[in-house]
Amino acid sequence: MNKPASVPEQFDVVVAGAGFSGLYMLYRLRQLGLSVKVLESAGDVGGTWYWNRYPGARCDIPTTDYTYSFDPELEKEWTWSEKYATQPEILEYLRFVADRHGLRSDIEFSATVTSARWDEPEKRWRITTDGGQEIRCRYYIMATGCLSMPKSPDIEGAGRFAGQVYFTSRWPHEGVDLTGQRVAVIGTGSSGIQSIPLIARQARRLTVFQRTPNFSIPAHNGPAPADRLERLAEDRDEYRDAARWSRGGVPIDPTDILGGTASEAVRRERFEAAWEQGELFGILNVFADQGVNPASNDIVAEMIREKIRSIVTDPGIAEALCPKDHYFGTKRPCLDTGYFETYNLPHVQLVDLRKQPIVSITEEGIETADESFGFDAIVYATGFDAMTGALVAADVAGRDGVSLKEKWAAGPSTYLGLMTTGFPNFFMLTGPGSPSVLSNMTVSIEQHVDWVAGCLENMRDEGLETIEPTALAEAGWNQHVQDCAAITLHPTANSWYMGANVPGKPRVFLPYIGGVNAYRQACDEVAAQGYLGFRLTGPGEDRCRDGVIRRMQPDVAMVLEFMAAAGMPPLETLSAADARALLAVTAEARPPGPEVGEVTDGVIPGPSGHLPYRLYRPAGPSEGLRPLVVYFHGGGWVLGNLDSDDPLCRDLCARSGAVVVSVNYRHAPEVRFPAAALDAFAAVQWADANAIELGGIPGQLAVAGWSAGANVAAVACQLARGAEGPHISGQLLVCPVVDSDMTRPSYTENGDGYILTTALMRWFWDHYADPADRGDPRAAPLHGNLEGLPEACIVTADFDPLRDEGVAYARALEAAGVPVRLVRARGHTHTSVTMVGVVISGAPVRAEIGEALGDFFPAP
Ligand code: NA7
Repeated sequence: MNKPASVPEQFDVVVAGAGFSGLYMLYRLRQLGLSVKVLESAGDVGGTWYWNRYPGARCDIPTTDYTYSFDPELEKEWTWSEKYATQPEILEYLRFVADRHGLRSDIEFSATVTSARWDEPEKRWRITTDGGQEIRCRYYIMATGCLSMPKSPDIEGAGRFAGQVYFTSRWPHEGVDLTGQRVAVIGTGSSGIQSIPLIARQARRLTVFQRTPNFSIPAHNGPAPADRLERLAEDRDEYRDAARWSRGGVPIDPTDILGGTASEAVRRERFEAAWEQGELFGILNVFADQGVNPASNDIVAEMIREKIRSIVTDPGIAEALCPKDHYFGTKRPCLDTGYFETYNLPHVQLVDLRKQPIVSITEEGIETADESFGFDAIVYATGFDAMTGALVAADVAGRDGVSLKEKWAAGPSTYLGLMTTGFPNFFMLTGPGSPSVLSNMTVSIEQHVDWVAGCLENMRDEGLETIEPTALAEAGWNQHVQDCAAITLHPTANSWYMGANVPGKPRVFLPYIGGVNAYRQACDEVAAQGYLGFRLTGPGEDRCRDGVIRRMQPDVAMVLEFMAAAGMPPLETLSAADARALLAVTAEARPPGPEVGEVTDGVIPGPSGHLPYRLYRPAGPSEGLRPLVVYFHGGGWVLGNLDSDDPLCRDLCARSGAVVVSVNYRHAPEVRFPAAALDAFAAVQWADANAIELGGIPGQLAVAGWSAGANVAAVACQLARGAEGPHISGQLLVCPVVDSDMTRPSYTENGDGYILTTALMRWFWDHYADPADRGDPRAAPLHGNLEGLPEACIVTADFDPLRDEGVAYARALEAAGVPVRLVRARGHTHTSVTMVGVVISGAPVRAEIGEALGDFFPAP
């Protein structure tokens, strides 16, 4: 019973919500001996599973996995009856858990938090409820779920309908008998797709209003999968641990088969197996690259469309049910039981709202642009204000009275999805920026709860009173969340992951897509590093180890992990010949780079012998002249050749529209300093003299290079200026070597672990130039006269030992009056920007480089 209290109750912790997360949070807090009050709007435990009682409501993660793991005895006592349990069974399970652990005594039901205010002097949260209660607590934890705030009907005339109105998310407890009725269902997400076949069994006429067709595969429900049961029986702990360290929270073997390179037979076999298996993480794992590569995704998507066409007998209806406006998996795919088959029934009609939009709901039914429909009942299966809806609606105000709604007006901002700056001692479970809806929720929930419990235990042990993330840590995490999403196809869809289903909601990718395993690792590291990125205060204490937990681009990190696992020997331990051979082998396995108009090989006369070159002409009319870029490959003056940088040259050519001439200069140790630099200058002179033959516009010539290639390009500019020609319009220097000084901070920070190491750089210098020559401007152009040099675009990478010398060169050029565009490859290494077709996050950087190259020349 809610009773107004004159004296506020005091608790260590208030938890809002008694679903999966609230119940386990309560259990853990009690274990710590903290006093806890759980406030729950509903009349019982269950959260999502209390409210979503529509016919056909089931989980879409196998129940062997959609279950608590914290209590092994519970697992022995409870047996799920099906592969995908129904809502009543899951609700029964949560009731069972609550009773088993006597949790109800700390839960107040039918009590909704109406406001939460941080009281700075008291260092307490003041919580008020709809029953007029006031509660003080040190910590406030929202366990209010990601799909708990139903979207209000955003359809004209929604309030006018005189018949029965139902929401799948608020289905009447007593059930609904739709027998013999004319029923409309609006919405074909999971709720619609699960309920439509069952509603069709009762309704006299069922009309489904579909805005976006959805991908769905058959759940093949039945007994729990034997293989999972066997693994669990064999070693429960191992299985649960595998789930905790898996990508999605369900143990599967991630495939490394790529859609593009797999044979038709393999594609078909993998797809059919996933279709038969009927599991979300199976159909999302047909190909390793289906989440990032449009072509690979299309293969899976088309196979699903084929299935839809084979099930639905009317070709027109089948086509209308085929999703074509988003990549498979970028909206939550559904698991169904007889969904597509339902459209073969004579009393079921599909209305494609893309062809005939709803004009208005009327008293009698629904009016579309083409037709008026009369109904007895309308079912809204229109979804939720996902992930942020329940949080911002809850009137939470932190420091200085700023509300969550105000702070998140342009989109949510969190650290680890768990906390947000300005809201001390306020935690969210499965908040935006956590894996939540992209994962098996129960695994994610247990991880969050354990982390929060560990944090509160630490605070108590250390005598601390408040915890709050720093602005730097939070901004860093938000960036990482977006970086992870940006390399996938997800942001391309109008999904609720993007907030796109709610009119006016900011478009931000809400969940963390880096994986349950990667997320857990990050959370563990934060705690292990003394709560990195948090400010912790207590009596006489104010401590903060500020920092960003993940600064590297996620795909760059993956490449590094892959290379570490491959166990390649450090190049500097090899002879030059062996190092070259090793790189040649690795180059064979990489994607070729984009198509260009034409690629031809040739030789140019060098100062002592011929130098091979490769010319890349952009696609388009072959007769037109283009600006000319003379490119020099990387490889520390020792390694590399025309093949090594071929994908990058193609990319530069395609992006800039210039003719790119890649020149192979002489290498060390066979020929040492200054041969490479002199070759580069000779190549530039030759290209200038032969511009027209090369397809270049005379006088429009730039140089470009990566690493040591950027070194010789920069030197060539200085030599050309000294020799009064040729005229060079611009210099593109990607991660250049411009100095032999290895004492800059970037060498200390990045000298080990990011492919180009200090040891390797020393090996390069030792092969190339005597110590006495390393200060010569032809080896270290930073020491040269920089006045009058061509304008520059300099690219530096965060995790490159050469980063600071690149910045130094940019600053020195600017000081000498040379215009400079400094491009920071955020989260990249010395090599990653050049990994065309491998490191997706490098593409925006290369787009900027391509634009900079184009800007060296007059507009065509
Ligand atoms: P979803 O997946 O958000 O589905 C809602 C559906 O309702 C979807 O097809 C929407 O079309 C449709 N919708 C929403 N608003 C409208 C309007 N105004 N007019 C017509 N159609 C509309 O919610 P669910 O409840 O089905 O599932 C939520 C999650 O629960 C699910 O992903 C699982 O994780 C469990 P749209 O696609 O936006 O064009």
